[in-house]
Amino acid sequence: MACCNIGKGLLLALLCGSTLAWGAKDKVKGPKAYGPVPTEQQVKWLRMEWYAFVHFGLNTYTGNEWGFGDESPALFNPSEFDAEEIVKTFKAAGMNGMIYTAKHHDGFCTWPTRSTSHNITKSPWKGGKGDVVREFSDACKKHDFPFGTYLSPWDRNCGEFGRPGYLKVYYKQIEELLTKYGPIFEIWFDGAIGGDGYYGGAREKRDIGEADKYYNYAQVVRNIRKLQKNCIIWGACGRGDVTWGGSEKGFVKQYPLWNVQGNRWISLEADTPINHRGWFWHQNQAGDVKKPEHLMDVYLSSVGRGGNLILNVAPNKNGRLDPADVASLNAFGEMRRKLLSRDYALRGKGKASSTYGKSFDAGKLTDGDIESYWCPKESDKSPSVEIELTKSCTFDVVRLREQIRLGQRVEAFQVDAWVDSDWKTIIQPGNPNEVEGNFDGIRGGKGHTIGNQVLRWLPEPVTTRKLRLTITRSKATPCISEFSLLCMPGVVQPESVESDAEEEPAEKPLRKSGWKFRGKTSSLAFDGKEETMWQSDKCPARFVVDLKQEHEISGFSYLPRQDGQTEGMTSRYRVELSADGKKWKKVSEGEFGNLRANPVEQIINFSPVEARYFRFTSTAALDGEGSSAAEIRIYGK
Ligand code: FUL
Repeated sequence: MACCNIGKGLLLALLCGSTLAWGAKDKVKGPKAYGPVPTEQQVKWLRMEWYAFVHFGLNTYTGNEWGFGDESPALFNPSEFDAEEIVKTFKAAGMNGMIYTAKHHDGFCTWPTRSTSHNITKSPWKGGKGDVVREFSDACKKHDFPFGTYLSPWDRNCGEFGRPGYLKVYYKQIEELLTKYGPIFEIWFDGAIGGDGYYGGAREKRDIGEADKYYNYAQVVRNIRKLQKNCIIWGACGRGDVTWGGSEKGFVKQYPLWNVQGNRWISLEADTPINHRGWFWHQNQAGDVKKPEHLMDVYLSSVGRGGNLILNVAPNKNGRLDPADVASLNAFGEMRRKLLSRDYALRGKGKASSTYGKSFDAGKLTDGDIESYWCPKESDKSPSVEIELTKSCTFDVVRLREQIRLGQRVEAFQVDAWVDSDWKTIIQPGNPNEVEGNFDGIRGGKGHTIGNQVLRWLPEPVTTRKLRLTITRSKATPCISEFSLLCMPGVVQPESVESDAEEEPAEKPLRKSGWKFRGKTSSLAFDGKEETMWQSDKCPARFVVDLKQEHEISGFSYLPRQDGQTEGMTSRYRVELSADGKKWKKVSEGEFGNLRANPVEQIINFSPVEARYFRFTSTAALDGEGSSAAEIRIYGK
């Protein structure tokens, strides 16, 4: 244990309260903090590692990812919602909290707010007396599980949105959520900030200009600190404590990762839905859940790069979690538990090239105490530690942690293992120009930054009794709190589950046979290849498919272009059907939401219609003049 003759509370107070750390035994001062340091809440938050996101509201019932704002509250009626059951599921999987979408962009408030009448009191659920925020927050309290909330700044229902009048509504909502439901560990202000919407019937496009100015986030942040000083603020135009990881795929956009923005400590949170279909539950989604081994990749490229992970698991129309989602969540949870269950470096003996003083000796790396740390002498320009394990062991994951209370310092590190009477480099030091993005470097990646923690999965297992850690580049004297050796478990297969009996029966995509396509390149939207697409140089633009025989058509799916570009992504559509190719019946019209951040397949269902011809019109598209679709599937019998 670090500084065993002083209490941990005192040590903590010393470490976080001042810029100096003291070793109690030999009274040697630790190094001064370097650069921005995290607040106590940010430290606590980073140690949560991962928690659940819960998207649940009117979109659950309409199948939209972004509601327009004119949806009827009458749709919200989850017959089997049991907040406690959901919280227990998350906790059992090893998650460390949950964040619920109290209001999404459609403006529907799932608590009885006084700020707008577009709220849950207008829903039939519990006779208009329901309060989802209350039920989740109570269940969390009961199970000692941190509760957080998401409040969309963009409100497509409110007639005053974009004008000063909306701010009163929005501020009231923040105040209610932060004063009526007990401690909120994190409040999320989404970055989607405006566009078209219902806006009290105006049905127009609204532009709020500079979001930071419009919402006055400087003041919002001050108010939140007054209401709940321990609440982590996500977003708020960079004024919060945490920012977006940069993708909705679950990885933080790049490693090396620095928790620094200007002169402030800002941590990164990677977000992703457990299901490939999007943030809200969608009918027939069961087959599209991410596999546990993919979730491990997500974990390694978020938490393992020094950020946190928020993983969305969305309740269905009944208010229950989808059994297939839960099965995958549990299987990944089990893999994570196994990974972290044993640290083979624990109680290893460390011999350092130098130490700042006894209280910062190399033994601190392997004492299992996240607060104590090894620190070399400032004059030591290539500090290293040899660690002798209690016995020879086999591992394939190395975890390192910095004492972040003193700031983030390490730029690159190297790890060698003593194998066959020689040092063998098992983690090469990174070069700041070699940036890992996406899911790169999950296996065999280099040693760049450390921060709260870095997890490096080796290309193959290593068996040894002796290792050497070298800090090859650091902005200031490194302060390393942990060196751990872990073992990646085999894939845990999800339990096979019955799909939820209440779900409507799955329709299948129609099989293409002899179909004729009218419209240049439109056949490319039906060729089963994500990399090719229907493209038109204008918008609106449309094409027709002749299915050669009548079918009972009940829906379609749209996959936006997958090449990383957004130009011409169809964002609003109209679908019409016809028996003869002359007389058309409009069966669906609407929006494909959230394409920029999460360009996944979206499925649209409608009441079945007998038809032979399918007409798709792109009525609005993102960026540029054109229209496109990578893949379209037609559902029916
Ligand atoms: C995005 C939103 O637009 C999505 O709908 C979702 O809520 C995601 C977590 O954040 O910005």
